Amino acid sequence: MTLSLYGFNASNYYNKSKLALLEAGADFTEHQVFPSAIDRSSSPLGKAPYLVTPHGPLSESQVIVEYVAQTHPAAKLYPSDPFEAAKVRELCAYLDTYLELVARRLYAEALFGGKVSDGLKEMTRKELVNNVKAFRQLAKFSPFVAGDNFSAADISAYTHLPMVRTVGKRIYGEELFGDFDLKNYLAMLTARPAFAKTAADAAAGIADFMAYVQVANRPPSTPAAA
Ligand SMILES: N[C@@H](CCC(=O)N[C@@H](CS)C(=O)NCC(=O)O)C(=O)O
Repeated sequence: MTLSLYGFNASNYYNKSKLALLEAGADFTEHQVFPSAIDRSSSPLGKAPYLVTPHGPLSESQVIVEYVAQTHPAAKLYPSDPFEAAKVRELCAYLDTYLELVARRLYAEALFGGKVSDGLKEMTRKELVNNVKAFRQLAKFSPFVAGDNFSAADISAYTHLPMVRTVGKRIYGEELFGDFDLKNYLAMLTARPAFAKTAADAAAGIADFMAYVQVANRPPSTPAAA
């Protein structure tokens, strides 16, 4: 069953789905496409990533991760115990909703040379500090984010935590994760071949994406308030 993943290598959400596919040893091909050219019959909001399956297209990175997990159970992206699997999903939800999406409000300034209002920065800092604390209450990092075993939550953590940390440093001059050794955790994951490949592809894809952003003159997902 060949799957086709659409999006771009510099996208953290694209990389979530790509990591799940690579970790699962799935048969898939990659198709580089920036948001302005995304096929809206496959991804109605024009967002990356989407996955074309033999049954039709799927948008939303977490939906794709779940689909890969169910079609490739040997990859064990979720524990077999229902409660433990739900705990992994809880971490994924916190990472997407309360960390990445909140930090994303500031990407225009942190990553793309734009400007966001002081009011938005102040409001977002309060939320980020509160949400990082809540996430750290759930995260085990022993050594994986959900505990002893690698899971889908490590995929979300690997793609999103560096973005949150970058926003903290560039906007507030702060280490939002305090004394937690995020570098060491990320290095442990980068030692896995799927992560090493994805990180290398992401680094190689940044220049093209920055050129796209300049031409499109619109940082992706820039909130109207920014
Ligand atoms: N909730 C979505 C978020 C995807 C997303 O925001 N992707 C960004 C790239 S990292 C994008 O395509 N943005 C284009 C836009 O929003 O116009 C998911 O999990 O797939």
